[in-house]
Amino acid sequence: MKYSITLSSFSQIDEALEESLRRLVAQGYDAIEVLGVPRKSCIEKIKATLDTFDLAVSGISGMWGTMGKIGGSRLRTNLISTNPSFAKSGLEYAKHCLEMCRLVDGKQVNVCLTSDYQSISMYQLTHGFTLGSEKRHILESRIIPMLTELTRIAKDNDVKLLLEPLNRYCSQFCNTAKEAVDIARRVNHDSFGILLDTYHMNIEESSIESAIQNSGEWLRHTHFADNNRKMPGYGHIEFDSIVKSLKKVGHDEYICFEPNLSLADFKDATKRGLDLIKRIEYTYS
Ligand code: LER
Ligand code: MN
Repeated sequence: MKYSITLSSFSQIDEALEESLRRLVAQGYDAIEVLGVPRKSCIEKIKATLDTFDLAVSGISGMWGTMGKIGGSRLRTNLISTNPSFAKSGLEYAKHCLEMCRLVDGKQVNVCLTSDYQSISMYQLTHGFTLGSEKRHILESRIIPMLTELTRIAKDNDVKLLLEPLNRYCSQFCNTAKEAVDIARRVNHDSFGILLDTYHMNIEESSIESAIQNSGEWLRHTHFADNNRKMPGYGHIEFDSIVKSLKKVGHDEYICFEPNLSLADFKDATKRGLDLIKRIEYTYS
């Protein structure tokens, strides 16, 4: 396995990119996952810095579910927005991420099916509400055609498009590995696959291990974080059997950490979490 970490994890950390990268290399990381910031010039600057370090780019993680200003640019990234012009902005953003991924020699871009339903209350979300038939209708009429179009653009850019299920508070359209695999079978293209995130699976899956095993050939990438979205080992998720399941399905791509880091201990946390997973992986090698 190769190890990566999302740059989005450092968004609350006031540190020069060079300093972070230097430490990550020293800690044993193989790659980083670039954040899909809207400005090409920012991505080019990140690329120039990256070129001075012995670090690969595992891919781009998108700023899905954003509705606001980022770096002076208005960003709307809800692909399944109830507002057609917002949904169109989300589609343009997805295309931007695919082009930027090629620019930074990344392998894949995640895509998340977020929306902006104002009518669904927190009470409903915490009490099993789903969109029912509307969900099926939107899947057929919007999601499959849109992902098929984006997959064609991914192929043109020689990168993969990976659907990432999110927990129920983040998406009403794809919450489990099974739903993502069903969609992947419909898109049915080599440049399309799924990304499983342990933080979201901890909330939505009956068994994280079965979700991994049942995803088989569609599983192309992983995001690792503990139940409290800190680095593995800082919460109660049992990563031993998760790594074992990944080994069993022959997953030898990246494990990409996507933690929320805190100022108090971010330097130790990225090291301790990585060493924990490397130790576990070693026992199953
Ligand atoms: C969001 O929670 C997440 O897991 C990210 O990977 C989405 O880009
Ligand atoms: Mn994730």
